[in-house]
Amino acid sequence: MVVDHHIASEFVGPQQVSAILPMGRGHINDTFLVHYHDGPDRVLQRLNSHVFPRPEWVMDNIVRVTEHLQRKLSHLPDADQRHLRVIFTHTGRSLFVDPQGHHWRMYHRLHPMHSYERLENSRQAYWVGHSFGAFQAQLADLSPPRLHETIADFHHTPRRLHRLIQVSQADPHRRRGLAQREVDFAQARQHRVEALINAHHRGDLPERITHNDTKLNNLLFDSQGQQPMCVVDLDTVMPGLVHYDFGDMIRTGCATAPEDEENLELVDFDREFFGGITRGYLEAGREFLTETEVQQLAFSGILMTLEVGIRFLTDYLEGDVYFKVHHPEHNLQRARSQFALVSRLEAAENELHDQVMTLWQS
Ligand code: GN1
Ligand code: MG
Repeated sequence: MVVDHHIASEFVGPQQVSAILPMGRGHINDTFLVHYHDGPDRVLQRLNSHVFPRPEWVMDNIVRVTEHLQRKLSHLPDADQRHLRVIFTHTGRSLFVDPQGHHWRMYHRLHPMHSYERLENSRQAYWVGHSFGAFQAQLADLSPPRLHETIADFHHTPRRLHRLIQVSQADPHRRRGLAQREVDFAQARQHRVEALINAHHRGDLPERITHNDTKLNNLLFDSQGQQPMCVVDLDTVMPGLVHYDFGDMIRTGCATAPEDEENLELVDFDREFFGGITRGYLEAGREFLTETEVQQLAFSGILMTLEVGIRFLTDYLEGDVYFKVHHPEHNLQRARSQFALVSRLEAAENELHDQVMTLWQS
């Protein structure tokens, strides 16, 4: 996709654009690096308005959250490398809408940093848990009003499953044949998908501000890959349960194979990394977490992996309208890999739960 240089010029700052190049690996938005003749590089993104029907809500949240983080982190060295910084348009807006109706935003570019697709050791795992735990802690005192829900029911797993069943019955692209086994796998877990939502409705699990997309590569480490620096991808920061973040860290931080691994025998999780993430997370969250929340952490790894598998599978059946895919069966392959990981985590559930509780009590 070729981006018109005029779009970058809508934002305050250097105006002599020399090139706009694609960057990033996200499944949702389109990200570009803007080079200027007369200033430092910046990051330009086109929001996916199919995924985010209210882009202005996304940016309202992000502006409030990043300004809050700025206040919280200003005492640290390299403070401006530890949170995203929004650049506004000449008219003072956080979004520019082009004549085609596409929504664009701009960030300062961070120094070169390292992100992992797979962790290498449990020290890194510790920092992943600690960083997303600290992120939740830093946002715990964000002043009202409540953040917008940028995607309704984003982690409402029962509704995600319900939708999968509906789509598989309608089978609009005649793809169910290949996916029946996976649909059955998800449906067989109907009794488990409501656990967290029900506990929340009973008043046992509090609403908090959560990141909601704590994929491993949404945490940037310094250029040597040692020290955690910055949590990115704030589009889904909104009210949620802590489990949404912890569970997705387990899904992506402990996995021994990529999210779309084709060879299911390679799909497993690393127990040491599980321990590292948990230790880091509990350390950062100790002041605000309740025991009832901690009791559900091990389960959340299963639930969030199941949920994203359900989402990939639904998207496969719907004809790949949500996630970017690289080949026609990509979403099915992703769902299979996620469900294989669910099975592995389920088989170890009691052991993982004991590990969490031991770390919590120590
Ligand atoms: C998407 O944008 P990205 O790639 O960080 C998705 C997450 C999924 C993830 C699966 C807004 O995240 O929910 O867990 O893909 N983001 C949205 O890889 O749907
Ligand atoms: Mg994202």
